[in-house]
Amino acid sequence: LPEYQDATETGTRTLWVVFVIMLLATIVFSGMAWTVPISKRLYHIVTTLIVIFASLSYFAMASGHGISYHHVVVRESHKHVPDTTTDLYRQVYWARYVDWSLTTPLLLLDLALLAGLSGGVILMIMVADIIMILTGLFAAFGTEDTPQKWGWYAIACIAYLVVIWHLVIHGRATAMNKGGKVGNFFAAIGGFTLVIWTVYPIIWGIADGSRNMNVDEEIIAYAVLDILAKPVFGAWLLFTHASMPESNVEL
Ligand code: RET
Repeated sequence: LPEYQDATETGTRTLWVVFVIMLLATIVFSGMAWTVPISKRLYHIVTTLIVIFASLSYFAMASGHGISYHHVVVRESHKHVPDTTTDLYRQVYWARYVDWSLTTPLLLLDLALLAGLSGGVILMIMVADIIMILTGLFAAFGTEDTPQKWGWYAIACIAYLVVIWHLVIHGRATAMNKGGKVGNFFAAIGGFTLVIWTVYPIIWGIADGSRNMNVDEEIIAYAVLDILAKPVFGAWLLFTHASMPESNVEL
């Protein structure tokens, strides 16, 4: 008999709550954009787009869209008995990857603008990040626990290290060049980002990767991370920027 791993009422309710939080963040951030001249709204626009995409993705998932079933054949071996196999179908919320492929490059753009990185480095960071998300999507749909699936996961992790490398090495240096205030703020919000982002591949490995977490727990874990990585990050950036003229970008 096939086994299904689905979200329950708890998971669905969590998705709706996060949808509302993302929508509220969209209203607050776009409201803040109106308080400054249009030529000075780059951070506001980038940050508002991030929560708009997240709202759309959470609306889709809460209403049951953007979800597929991932089929895994679970084989059990017993001594002297022929192997038994079970067909396992677990929900994969692929809407997340659509969200992440658009929003994580924008989050990195926010950080890169703050640090004052050059165009080429910004492009490399954003492309490495997109590679991370798309190879993570391949890993999520790998049909068995094959080496190939974990191979995609490994490639995604390498791409993630490329992103971190550029932000830590070049980003910190250019941010410090903009003065101590910007340098310290970049170190704080960049460090926050580094910690939050690093939890994602860990959750992925426990939940989607090895199915040691049920679908509800997975939804809750990503919900907490997404709220920290988007609305909390965005509010911190926009409010600090409002009181720190040194963080302005001429773009
Ligand atoms: C995956 C799995 C493959 C390995 C790695 C991953 C990293 C994901 C990250 C996601 C960040 C998402 C954010 C969302 C905002 O709401 C794709 C999980 C490295 C870092 C910040």
